[in-house]
Amino acid sequence: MLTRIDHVGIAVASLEEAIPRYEAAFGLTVAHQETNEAQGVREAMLLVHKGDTGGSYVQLLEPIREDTPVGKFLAKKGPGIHHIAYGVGDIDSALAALTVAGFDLVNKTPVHGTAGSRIAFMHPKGVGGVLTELVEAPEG
Ligand code: V0V
Ligand code: CO
Repeated sequence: MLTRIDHVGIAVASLEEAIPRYEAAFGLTVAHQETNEAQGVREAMLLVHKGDTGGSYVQLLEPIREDTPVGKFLAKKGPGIHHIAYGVGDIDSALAALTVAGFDLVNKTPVHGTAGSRIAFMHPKGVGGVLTELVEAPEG
């Protein structure tokens, strides 16, 4: 079902501070940046590796308000790893299989993710405390 580690999501207070740190440390560059109102974040994708099934990225997440998943996370735990995202070829069938298997899905149907991807989150309680995201990359 899983085709790659698509990204590691990292909660940061400020993209402007965090991006240069990743550029300086690893020579990564920003492949994409957008504001996702529905998810309550400004996010930047920094490409680590381009693989056969799609890229692997670091996703830096800055909350646009306090009452958002990343805003609440930062207030409670401070900056750090927020979620892991796995690539899937077909997110609809992946979600159907997870539903049959009894997993608690935050998104029962896919929602808009970075750069036109389709994404869905699994609740951390059902995955050993790890907020887990599935990503179906856009066509092409
Ligand atoms: C909260 N909890 C976490 C967590 N956030 N555990 C592990 N990793 C996280 N990131 C735990 C928290 O410690 C509590 O555990 C419990 O869940 C309830 O926390 P809460 O602060 O009351 O938060 P809730 O219940 O309001 O919301 C938690 C969920 C929420 C996971 C439901 O964060 C959510 O819907 N996340 C999915 C959307 C999201 O994260 N979007 C931002 C990234 P205890 O204390 O009860 O044990 S957007 C993105 O990645 C995009 C756009 C992309 O990739 O394209
Ligand atoms: Co993500």
